[in-house]
Amino acid sequence: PSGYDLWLGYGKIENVELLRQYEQAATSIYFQNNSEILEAAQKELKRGLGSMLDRAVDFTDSFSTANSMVIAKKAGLDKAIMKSVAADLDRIGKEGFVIKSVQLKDKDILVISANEDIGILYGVFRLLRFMQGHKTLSSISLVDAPKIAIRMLNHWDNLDRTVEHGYAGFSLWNWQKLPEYIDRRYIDYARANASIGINAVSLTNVNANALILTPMYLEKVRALAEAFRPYGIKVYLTARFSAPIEIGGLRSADPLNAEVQQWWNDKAEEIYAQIPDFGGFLVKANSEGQPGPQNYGRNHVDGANMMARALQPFDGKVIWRAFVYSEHDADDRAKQAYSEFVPYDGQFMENVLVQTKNGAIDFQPREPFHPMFGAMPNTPLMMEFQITQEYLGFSTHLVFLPKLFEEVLDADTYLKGKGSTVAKVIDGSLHDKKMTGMAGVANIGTDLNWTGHPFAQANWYGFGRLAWDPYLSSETIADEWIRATFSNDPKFVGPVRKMLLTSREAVVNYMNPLGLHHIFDTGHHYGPGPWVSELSRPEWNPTYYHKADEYGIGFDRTPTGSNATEQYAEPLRSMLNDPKTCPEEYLLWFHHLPWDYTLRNGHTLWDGIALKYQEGVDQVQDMRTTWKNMEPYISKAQHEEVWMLLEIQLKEARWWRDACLLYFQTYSKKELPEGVEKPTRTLEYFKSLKFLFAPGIRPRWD
Ligand code: BDP
Repeated sequence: PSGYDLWLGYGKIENVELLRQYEQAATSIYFQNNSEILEAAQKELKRGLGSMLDRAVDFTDSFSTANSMVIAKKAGLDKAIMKSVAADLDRIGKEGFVIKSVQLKDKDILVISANEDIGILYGVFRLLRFMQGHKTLSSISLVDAPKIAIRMLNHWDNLDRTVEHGYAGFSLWNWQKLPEYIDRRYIDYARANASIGINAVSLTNVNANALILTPMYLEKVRALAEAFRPYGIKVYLTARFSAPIEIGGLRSADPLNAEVQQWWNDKAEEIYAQIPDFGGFLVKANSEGQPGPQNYGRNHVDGANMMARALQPFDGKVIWRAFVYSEHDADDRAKQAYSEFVPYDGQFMENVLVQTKNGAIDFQPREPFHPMFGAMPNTPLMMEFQITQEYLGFSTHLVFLPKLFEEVLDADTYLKGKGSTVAKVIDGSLHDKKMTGMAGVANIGTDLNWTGHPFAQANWYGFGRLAWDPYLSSETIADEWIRATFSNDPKFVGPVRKMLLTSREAVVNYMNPLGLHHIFDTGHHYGPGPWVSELSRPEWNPTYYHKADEYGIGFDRTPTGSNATEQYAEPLRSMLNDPKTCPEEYLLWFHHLPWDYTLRNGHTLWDGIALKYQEGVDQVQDMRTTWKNMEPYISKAQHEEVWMLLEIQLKEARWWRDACLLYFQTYSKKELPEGVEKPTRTLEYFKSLKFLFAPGIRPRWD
């Protein structure tokens, strides 16, 4: 197996009893199929069942009591069946589904029903996954609906097919061959997304190129939209704010200029003529050099609302990113997005969502949740997670991100008292919002296995599951994914699940323990660079974030420092302000503490940091041991592939430990504690490493 099948490999069922049960359910399948979405659902069921049962599966389009399985929308259900599912159908909305074993004339019939076609598609995928988990069908009863409306992948794909921070080959979108040539990958990509409920994709990099909005490209976008439509997926594009100048021949992109407004109105009309269900625009404005309304003395509201007005007649959305920070107000980058956006609460048009990264800095291995979550009750805030591992060892490190996502979603903002979790902000329940969304920056490319690391598929999978239901546990997700992807053997599932669940803490330990952050080498973020201090903008330098000196280490964000903690609600704020109550995993995020500060386990801070780095390396060693023992359960090729990657991960974990400890030691002037391996190279050696061609970013020659 190459990994191309993702979690949709539908392995043959070997267990005789289970096989008999599934066979029974598949003897006569009534499938009401009269749309392209239902067609896709039927094809998937045929494929999935066919492969698991190892025989051709057929359908009937006439209902009879002889049916073993009935798949139909509410409107097409037999009265007797309808009775048993009516109450469920009433509470699952447009996208939900019911899967239920219903007794009819002393016979069990497996029913999949929904209010709309898309619910049937999601239901079919769920049933197949249920079977992939080798679960018993008797008395099955699954009623489920997504808790978030826009469940989206953000591709950072450039038109030349390079992918910003993409570590899995080139962009899937073959612009040269589109619109005529529909690569099989587009369909398999859409299937994978639909199987986990993803219903929106933004095709292009947030560092946008205006050309995507020209007729030549829109025709290609249309072809992709058509390929994705049967899977319930809407296409979005990134809109470069200066597009009216670059491709429209105007002299300005001022959002208050009538000609500029007209240009966007016309552009929207042109797009919708081609793609009637076009999702809308994703916009990065006045951030890291991207143009925006501030170039004209206007603000985010002016910019977002101008585009929102253009899209509104077509029910399109503007997803406006809040990832902003400026060099002119650099006392603490962590505070800037909140300061810039919160005052605009309530001023954005109804079809605008503000997309906010999970943390206030930038996709670090661990960050406290972004204080904007919950702080804009009158604005739909959309979550932005990063699935691609920009700061987590690229796709060579095995890191199970649902653990990170879960930690953020479960975090308590306390904004409406205890239990005001980020998940409740995102799913709209805290402030009664209908328009809700979660985006993940994709880790997908042309690699045979889509994501570079076979285990990085779990991050795509897990993101989708959490966008559907932000209350799912990472443990459940790991379990589902392992069973669907590899094996149901308990001797495999147990240890591998444990390995996944500890992998995230391992990477935090060997890269950024105790709240350290942004100490990565410049630009590409490959490997450690805590010594980097001479970049033109202060807040680009790792030294700005760790602030190591003779006295100690860490960023003081309490009232004696930048006072960023002020952006969090009580009692959280006071808890963070005191190093004694601040969770230790965020200690150096919020505090600058002396090297001999005593940690809760009795170690000094210096020893504690060193031991954490070592623990991270040890955890990777343990992952290798676990994996070694898994050899009997999967193919040799599958085993070998992950084994080689773990070798790289171990080497790089040591690199992180040694480079960071040697560097911080120049300030702490203390010996490494017992139990920490001696570095094998000098600090000078680590500093001399340069990676001009690190993947994911265009080479920098300066
Ligand atoms: C940073 C990346 C940069 C992205 C930016 C963003 O290094 O490539 O363009 O985030 O999210 O993490 O806009």
